[in-house]
Amino acid sequence: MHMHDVYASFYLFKCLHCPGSVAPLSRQPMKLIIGNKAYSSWSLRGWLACKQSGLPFEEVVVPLYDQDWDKRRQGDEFAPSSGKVPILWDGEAVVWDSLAIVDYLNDKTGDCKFWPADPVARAMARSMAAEMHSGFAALRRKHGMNIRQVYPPSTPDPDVVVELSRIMELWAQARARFGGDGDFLFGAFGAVDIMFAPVVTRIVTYSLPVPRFAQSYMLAVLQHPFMQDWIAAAQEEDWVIEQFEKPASG
Ligand SMILES: N[C@@H](CCC(=O)N[C@@H](CS)C(=O)NCC(=O)O)C(=O)O
Repeated sequence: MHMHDVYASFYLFKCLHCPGSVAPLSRQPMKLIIGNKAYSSWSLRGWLACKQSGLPFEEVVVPLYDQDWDKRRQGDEFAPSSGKVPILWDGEAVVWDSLAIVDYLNDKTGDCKFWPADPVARAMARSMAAEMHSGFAALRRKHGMNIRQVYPPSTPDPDVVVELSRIMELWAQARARFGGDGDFLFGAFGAVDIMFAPVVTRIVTYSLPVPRFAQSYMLAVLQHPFMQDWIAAAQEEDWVIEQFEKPASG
């Protein structure tokens, strides 16, 4: 065996599900910096993406908004994102922003674990992920993620009702057109489920009203092993951020 073959087998990662794919594997495992598992919805997305990649990664959880937060977020590791989490470090590459992390890991793992293969399904999946990333501001602002709480039902604000109904429309269309035999929006668990996972937990936390089909989908998300791990870790966390411990904020 030649020297370059040794290096090739060391550096290259073959995805078992995509035999043709080869992605570079760094010497060091990737490092994902995230915030509180109880509250940080963007961190949940970045973390689910890392789990879904199947690649090894080191996880560093930092408490958001504690007394050292301002100093910590000015550190070198936070510089690329200007002090926001999640941030993924992979050797010299750094990726911040949850959707960019999904796409980076998709590229690194041979384009087969995140997005549906069918171009029509993929077009819808990409649009849904982008709409989640840039939209639903009222739901996100008024019903912050809080994995540890379940509040009694209350009437959501009209802007939240409009956003929820749009989300239900998207979920219903994805399930009907592309769900097939799978439990998730496009059949198998993927990027769009990752992007909507914190919406699922918000609906549970604030007992928001959703139709029956959505409850089945939400159950599948909540029972996914990655979600079970995250929820268990959130329950174990000692950190409490008082401003996020309110039933709903207008
Ligand atoms: N668009 C970013 C949002 C990242 C973000 O806003 N993260 C929040 C935590 S969920 C954060 O780091 N907040 C801390 C701060 O702004 O000081 C993404 O998709 O990752």
